[in-house]
Amino acid sequence: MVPQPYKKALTDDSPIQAVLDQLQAAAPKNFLSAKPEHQSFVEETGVAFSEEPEAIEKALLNERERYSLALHVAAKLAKARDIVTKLRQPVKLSVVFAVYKEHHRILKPEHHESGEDFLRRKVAQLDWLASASPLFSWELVAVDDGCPEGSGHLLEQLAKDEGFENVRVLFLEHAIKEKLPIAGSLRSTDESRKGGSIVYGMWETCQRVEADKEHVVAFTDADLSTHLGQSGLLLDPLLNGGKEVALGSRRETTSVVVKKGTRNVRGKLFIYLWKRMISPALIEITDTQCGFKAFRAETARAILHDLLERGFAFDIELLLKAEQRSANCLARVPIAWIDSEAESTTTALNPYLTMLKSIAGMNRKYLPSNLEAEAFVAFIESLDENHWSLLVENVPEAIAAADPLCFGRFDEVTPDDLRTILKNT
Ligand SMILES: Nc1nc2c(ncn2[C@@H]2O[C@H](COP(=O)(O)OP(=O)(O)O)[C@@H](O)[C@H]2O)c(=O)[nH]1
Ligand SMILES: [Mg+2]
Repeated sequence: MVPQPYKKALTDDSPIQAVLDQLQAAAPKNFLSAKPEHQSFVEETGVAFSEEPEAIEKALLNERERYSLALHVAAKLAKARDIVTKLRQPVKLSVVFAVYKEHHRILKPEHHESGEDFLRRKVAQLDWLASASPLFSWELVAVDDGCPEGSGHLLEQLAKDEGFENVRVLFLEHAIKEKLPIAGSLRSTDESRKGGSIVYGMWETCQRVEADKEHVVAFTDADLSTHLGQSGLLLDPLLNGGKEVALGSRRETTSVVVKKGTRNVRGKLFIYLWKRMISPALIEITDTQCGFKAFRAETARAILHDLLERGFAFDIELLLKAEQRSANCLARVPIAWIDSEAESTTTALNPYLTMLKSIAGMNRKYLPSNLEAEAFVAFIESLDENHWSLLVENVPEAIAAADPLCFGRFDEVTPDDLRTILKNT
């Protein structure tokens, strides 16, 4: 609960910092997305902050360390809410997410140690955002691409039990059986990973566009890493900034991120390498893998065909296609992201080399010939998983110490340097 006096102080003339200090005392100390009482706190504070969201975010970021994570998350929510409050036309947001082995995270925390109760929580998050404007409507679309634990059916049952009318579940198997165009050359759900689910969900959603509304199609992850109230932040550049795709980003100066260090260095190596294969395409983009993006439905419909990728590199293919269709159409949006480490499939699968190999294929399909990029493509194609592990354990200092925001242009580590590391370890 945000105590009343703080709410009132925010609307009085008290200096923002004094109010923030008071709120700091009331904020949860170890903020956890999966705790319902913490979610209530950030949502209520988000409403209180939405009186003057910009000034509050600035005050918080000026002294980042002084304020708890919950207040930083609340500031993002406040900005997002303000955008929805100011909508001038009806907007429908469809949020697609993939469910693969989500049978634990779907449970309540009291029923399983990895439980996040993510479906009820996502519904509550979107309801919270929708309470800001009658012009805003939403739906959640979960996609199961053959989960061996039956995640899709679990979700369907829960949505039914709870009476969630704007939650749908799709099964990729149906798209393959019916030979829907989005299934492309897929013969079985075994050939699909996250991308297969997301692109099917987005495509299916685009078939249902309602003419009297602006329609935006977003995707997120099943877990609670991103509070979906932040969808308002993604809508802003699409509705008010002339952009077509909004990318939640964890690598901007005003992003708020809780992520373990090892994933960070591996992430830097990954970014450095994909950049080398496709630069100058996507030159302004650093965080392609953030599972929180939104597309104008029109744009999504135009690019969701003839796709190469059904794995974890699908974001890059969609962004490449969107950018090739319309230059400068991508907007980076700093968001709050709190990693859900438990049950992470990308940690278990370690799909980074597979993704880099897919991106090598994208270089061939979408980009003009370029010798520097081709040297990296050849290097990536020569690697096996052992090589990749060695590289991850020995990331060159020039990459590990750098800020990936400069990887668009920084290219000092060559394929030969990387080969030398492999030879010497
Ligand atoms: N369809 C499908 N979805 C997957 C697969 N692996 C992960 N996902 C989904 O991708 C999203 C992100 O996965 P997560 O385990 O949170 O990975 P992390 O955030 O990178 O650690 C979640 O919605 C998962 O259900 C897969 O093999 N197939
Ligand atoms: Mg996750």
